[in-house]
Amino acid sequence: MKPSYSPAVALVACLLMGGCAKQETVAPAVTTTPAVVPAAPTEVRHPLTGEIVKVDAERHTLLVSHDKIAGFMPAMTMEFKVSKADLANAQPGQRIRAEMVDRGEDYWLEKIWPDDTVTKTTLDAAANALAQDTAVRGKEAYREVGEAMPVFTLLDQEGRTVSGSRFRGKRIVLNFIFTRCPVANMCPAATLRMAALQKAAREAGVQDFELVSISMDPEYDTPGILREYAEVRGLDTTNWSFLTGPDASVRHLLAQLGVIREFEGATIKHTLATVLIDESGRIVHRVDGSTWQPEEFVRRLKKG
Ligand SMILES: [Cu+2]
Repeated sequence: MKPSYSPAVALVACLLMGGCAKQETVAPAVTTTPAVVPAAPTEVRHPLTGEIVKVDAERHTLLVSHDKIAGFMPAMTMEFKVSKADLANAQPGQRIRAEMVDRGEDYWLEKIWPDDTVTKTTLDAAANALAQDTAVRGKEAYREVGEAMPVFTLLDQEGRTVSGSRFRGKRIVLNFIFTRCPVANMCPAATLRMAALQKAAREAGVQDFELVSISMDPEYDTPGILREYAEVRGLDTTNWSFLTGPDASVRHLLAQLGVIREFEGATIKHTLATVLIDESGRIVHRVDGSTWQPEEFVRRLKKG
C-alpha cells in the first residue's frame, strides 16, 4: 500500500525530522550544525524613565509606568524583572531611571537610579558645589590630615540621599572601592579590613563610629549593586554605608582626598586610601594602600 498523505503533511513530517528536503541540497559542512541549537541570546538595551506602580516581592517584579521610549515603545505600564537588591530598594510611587533589557523572553530593569526631582536637584547641587570647591582650592585641592572633610551628598546602598553632615558627631572611617575590582589585594582586601575593623571596634566597646565606602565606579555601582555587594558578603550595614552618585561628585572627592583613578579598558587602575574623620568632620588620620591594620584605627577610635 502506498503512503497516501498529502504534500502538506509530508512537509510537516520533514520539518519535525529536521528537514528532509534540505539534506539533499545543502552542503555537508553546513548541515553539521544541529538545527536545535538556539540562537545566541541577543540583549537589547534601552534607557527608560518612569514611575514604580507596584513592587511584587513574590514574582521579583516591578510594575512600572514608563515614559515613551523613542523608536521602540510608547508610554505604558508593564512588568519588569529586577535583581533581589533592586527589588528591596524599590518603592511604589518612586520615579526612576534605568535600562530596559530585552532578553527575548523577559524584560528586565538594570542600572536603576532614583530620578525624582528632589533627589536629582540635591545631588546635582552638591556635585556643582564640590566642583567649585576643587576649582577655588586649585593646587591646594588635596586635603591633608588636619583639614576638613569635603562636603558631599550621595546615595547609599538603599537609594537614600546621604550628606556628609549626617555623620556629624560620629567618627567615620572612610575609603573608596568599586564592586567589580578584580584585584584581590586592592578593593576586596580593603573591604575585608573594614569588616574586621567594624567587628574589632565593637568588641572594644567603641560607639558612635561609622564606616563609609564610596564607589569610584558610579557608572556601574548603582545603589542596588552596592546593596547586593554588601549582602552577598554578609557585611553589616547598620553603621556601614556604601555610597554612590554622580561621577561629578565622586571625581572631586577622589581629587580632594588624593586617590588616583584611571579608567583602563573595562577596569579601573587606582590607588587606595583610608581616612579617619573626627566628630567635627576633620581628617585626623590617613593610611594609603590596602595593607593598613584595623587595630591601628580601633586604637584611635578608642581614644576618641
Ligand atoms: Cu580596586
